[in-house]
Amino acid sequence: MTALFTPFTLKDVTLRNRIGVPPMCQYSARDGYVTEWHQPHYVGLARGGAGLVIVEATGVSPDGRITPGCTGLWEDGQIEGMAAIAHGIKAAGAVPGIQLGHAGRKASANKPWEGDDHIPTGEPGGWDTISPSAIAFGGGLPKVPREMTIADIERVKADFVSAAVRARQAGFEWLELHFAHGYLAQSFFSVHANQRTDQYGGSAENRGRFLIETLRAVRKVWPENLPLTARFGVLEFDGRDEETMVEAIELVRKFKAEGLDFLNVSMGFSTIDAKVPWSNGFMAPIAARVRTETGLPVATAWGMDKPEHATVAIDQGSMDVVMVARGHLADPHYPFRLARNLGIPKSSSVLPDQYAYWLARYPGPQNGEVVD
Ligand code: 8CM
Repeated sequence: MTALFTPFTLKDVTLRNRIGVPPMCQYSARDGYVTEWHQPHYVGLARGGAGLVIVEATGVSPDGRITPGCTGLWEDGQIEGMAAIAHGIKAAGAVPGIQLGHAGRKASANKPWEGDDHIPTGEPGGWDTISPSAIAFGGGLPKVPREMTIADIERVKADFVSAAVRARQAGFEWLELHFAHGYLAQSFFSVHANQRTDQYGGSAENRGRFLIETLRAVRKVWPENLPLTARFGVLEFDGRDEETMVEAIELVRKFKAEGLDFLNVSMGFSTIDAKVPWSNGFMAPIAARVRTETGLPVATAWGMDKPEHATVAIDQGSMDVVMVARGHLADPHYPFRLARNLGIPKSSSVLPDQYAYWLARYPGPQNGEVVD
């Protein structure tokens, strides 16, 4: 029997199973405030049976949002809407998590379905971006960011701390720092984005300094008994992956020493020329290596929704939690359906009785036929 549907305990938090919903932007906020879209969306996912639901990349400052439609926690007024989400997720039996981030040079973009490209500064939703060095990402994100001063670095770290305090006030129990995907923190670590000559650039130790200092500052305000986690890109698929992974794993060991409890393993997305070998479960061996070499519990996403990937990843000890993103949007009851297909006894226990009763009697579409 697979251990996918067994509980996972980290600090004082227990996930009812090892399936998590990783952060996925909804592009539906107004001025960083959640709208009528968010609470039903996240609570619906939690009702579907996942053990952990992580709310989307939430900006620690207005200029840190990926798009003008992204959520924020830079002011106290934003706490109330987030609290309703955290409360609803928890009431549905999942652990409420949130990702906090600063998008750096990739900020101020249009929604993906409206181009995914930079909005010119001066137009609504367009603002100047910041990054460790004045190097544009390129392609549809051509804005040249302003190189951050030491005062900028101190301000962004303080913004992470304030947002973490607000996340806790809102009731979140699992905090994920966004250190991945070419956003600000990943840009400090990446040689593609960071060409600084001060203590924040150059050696791997220097390129990791912003991430370490941010983590250390947040750890001081995030409760010791609750998981503090990060999503971090440990390679770029840029042809120098072994070198990057050795540096990244060394940095993750330092994260652990600073009090990080768990890593959501991902990739860097720092260069437009990356050759990502997309296929189901392709990040699983990379996550497993990080787990073995650092001793930290890990998860990864990216095509983990196939039963053979999800169960094997847990049962072979590649990872501790499987993150299923798009599979959850396609079917918010993904954990239930998977449990039932795998013949897990009492699989209805991953769903509220109101849904389990009906879904147990519904075979699902057969051979593409729509059942109404
Ligand atoms: C949104 C867009 C693109 C990404 C993202 C998100 C949200 C969370 C995350 O990554 O971790 O790469």
